[in-house]
Amino acid sequence: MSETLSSLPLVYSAQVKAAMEAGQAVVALESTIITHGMPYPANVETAVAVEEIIRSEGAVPATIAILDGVIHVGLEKDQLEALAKQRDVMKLSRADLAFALATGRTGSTTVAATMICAHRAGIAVFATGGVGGVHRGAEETFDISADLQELGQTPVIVVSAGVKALLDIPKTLEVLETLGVPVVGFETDEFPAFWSRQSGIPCPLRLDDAAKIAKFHTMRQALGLEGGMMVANPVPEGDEIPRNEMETDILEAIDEANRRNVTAKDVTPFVLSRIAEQTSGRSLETNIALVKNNACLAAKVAKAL
Ligand code: PSU
Ligand code: MN
Repeated sequence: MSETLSSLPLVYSAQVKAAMEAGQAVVALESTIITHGMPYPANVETAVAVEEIIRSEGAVPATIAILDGVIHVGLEKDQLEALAKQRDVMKLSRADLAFALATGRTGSTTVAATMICAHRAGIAVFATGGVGGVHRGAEETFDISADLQELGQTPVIVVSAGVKALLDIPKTLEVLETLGVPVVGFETDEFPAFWSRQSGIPCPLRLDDAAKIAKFHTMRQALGLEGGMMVANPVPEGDEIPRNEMETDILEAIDEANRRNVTAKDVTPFVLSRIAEQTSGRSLETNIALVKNNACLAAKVAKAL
């Protein structure tokens, strides 16, 4: 790192650095899912398992987080463990990523912030659970995740299980269309709903193999188009919770969030943990399964690129 005031504090782990230099496939992973998406110790166990899946597919995982004001691209096991246990970690998005860098804070990266960091680091493929989107009731609250805007401007392929089903899925898809973000169902004509394979809403585009996803991305680059794409990969059948079963828990959790005046960045973590409680951990098991499934596909896409 150089010491000029404006230089970007970004470091690679030894493993990611070696992979980048060797031209190996690298898959970025976010860290908000660790700090705000899952409880300890499931969070760190999942993070480690997801990295292993990417390695077993022949790619290299790069979990991204901000530690004491420095962007880390690739975390060592002890860093992952410490982040998973730490409290008061900032949940960073486009608006406050640079704030954490400027003030030496520790923060986890959401989909938006992970895309920014991955792109700066030269990584084009990223696996997560579910992208943020338009919340139910957004016509009142204006709560629309910055993840959507980021997809519209930063050229990273985001492999997800769609968007979290606690959101307003039709409105989210409308915003993505407006922003020019391709939404590609993987082996499905129906947009998946995170814990469930079905949403009742058709997926705008469909591809059935990783190489075609990679080619689609390079064609967008060749056209000079900005922005990334969302690959919507349904949770494996054996792990899904059917939509009608989920909906009751979702409505109850959102209701509870409203009653307690949960707002802004706290909404998604609150609702996710509330649903995990209500389902006695079943929703968490499904969340873990879908992240692993996305990591596997992301590794294949990264290799094809
Ligand atoms: N996927 C998960 N769990 C999560 C997230 C994604 O399985 O917790 C995180 C991502 O970091 C995403 C964020 O960017 O939830 C969305 O937050 P918000 O709705 O506040 O934009
Ligand atoms: Mn929000």
